[in-house]
Amino acid sequence: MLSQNHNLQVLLKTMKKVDFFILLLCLNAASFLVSADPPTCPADLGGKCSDSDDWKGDFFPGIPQIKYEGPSTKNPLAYRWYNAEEEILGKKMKDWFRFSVAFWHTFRGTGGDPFGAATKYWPWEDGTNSVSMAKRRMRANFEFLKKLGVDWWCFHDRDIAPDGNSLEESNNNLDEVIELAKELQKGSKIKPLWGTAQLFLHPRYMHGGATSSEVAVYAYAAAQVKKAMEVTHYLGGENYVFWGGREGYQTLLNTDMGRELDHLARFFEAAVAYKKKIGFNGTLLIEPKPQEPTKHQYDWDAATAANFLRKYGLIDEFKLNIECNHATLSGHTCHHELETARLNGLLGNIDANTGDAQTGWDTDQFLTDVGEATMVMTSVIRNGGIAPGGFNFDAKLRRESTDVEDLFIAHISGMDTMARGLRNAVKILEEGSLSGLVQKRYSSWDSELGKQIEEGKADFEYLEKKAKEFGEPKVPSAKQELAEMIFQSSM
Ligand code: XUL
Ligand code: CO
Repeated sequence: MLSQNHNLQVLLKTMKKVDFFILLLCLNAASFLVSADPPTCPADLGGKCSDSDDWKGDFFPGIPQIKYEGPSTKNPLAYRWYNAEEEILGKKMKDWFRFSVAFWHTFRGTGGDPFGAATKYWPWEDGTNSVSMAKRRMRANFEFLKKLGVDWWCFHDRDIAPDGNSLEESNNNLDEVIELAKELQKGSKIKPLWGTAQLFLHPRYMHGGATSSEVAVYAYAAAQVKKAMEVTHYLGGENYVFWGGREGYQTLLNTDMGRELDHLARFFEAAVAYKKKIGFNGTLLIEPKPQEPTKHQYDWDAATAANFLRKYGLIDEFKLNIECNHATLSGHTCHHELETARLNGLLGNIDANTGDAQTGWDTDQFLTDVGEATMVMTSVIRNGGIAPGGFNFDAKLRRESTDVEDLFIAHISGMDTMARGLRNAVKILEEGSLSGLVQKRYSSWDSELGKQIEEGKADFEYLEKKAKEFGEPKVPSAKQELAEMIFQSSM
């Protein structure tokens, strides 16, 4: 058994290979991991285990199958509110949510930040970024999903398999890991909710992928998306995501914004054509985010992304993946972003997480605010559900949470919060006084004039005549505090 000190040496040795730039990026997209304590297959023990993805016994030996025990349980490894098979508004809870685990956070998150090294030492990690390590990690992923009772997971190409020295080598690495995932999903319902290509970690993408100033980078990005789409399809994935990555700019002084946006549109057109060519019926999703890593990301928010899609004639080919932390970064609530997407017929998926009220960046925390979850679920109910999308936990443990069981607790807590949100949203809906308040507020529009305006039959001259007839309008209270009282009473 190796000492903690030895582990630190392994960590420091590994770190030397990674420059500071990449270390910074590890905040969101961890690309290397450190050895576990105690590591069963340590990287520097003569490579004994490096050719094998074997793992003796369970990855999570002390963790039971997570079950619903109801709100009174004191067991942190049980669901209090999420009861998968329970029917709510004619749909099973599991079908309302279609929960998904984000591979990059749960299995590649190190706890590293710009000021400190990794803090997480998962037992199955051996300190290498080898294909065999990637395969062992994939086995851990499937055991994790099964114990949690979750059928979906999401991935970037480069977090499930190591980057190679060429596109061909990277593709071969990916194929090996994908073959194993295909094998592991046999006999289960598990499949990817969505896949995506990581077009932001490698230095080649420093100016972006589809919006790079370099045409060769555009081609490389296209090749990577092509492959990521193929493997997502091969595993039966139901969606494919385009998060902007570095598609944006730092300053307009050196940027041809019009040309970059045109290139992005051409890239999406090519993705649509390829999707059709290979018979992939999954939904293509754009995930808006206003900034980080670039100062200005092109897919700023839902409205910006919708306008882009409309301008380039792509509106019928895409939907949006709304991430709550991205919503707040853009100055909106998650609920606003969900409603904007929904009203444009674009609500496709939710990256369920939250930010921090005092922190101005993407902290990717598990959402535990029941009020927020209730707002989110109100939109999902109005949308009639979210399938073929789902709720992907694009969320990570805090740096200081370092036990394997914390991975379970975080997901359980996130799922329970959303489940409470669903239950509350249904209560509000069925109780009816909030919708009654809204209906009453707009009741003047149920008049003859309201009907004429809504049908486009009232011109300015007619409206001027009506205004004279009405005289000074009486304007009633908006009853905001009453609305808030009704809302919080449902919690
Ligand atoms: C980045 C982010 C990504 C996407 C997938 O902020 O949310 O992890 O969800 O690339
Ligand atoms: Co996301």
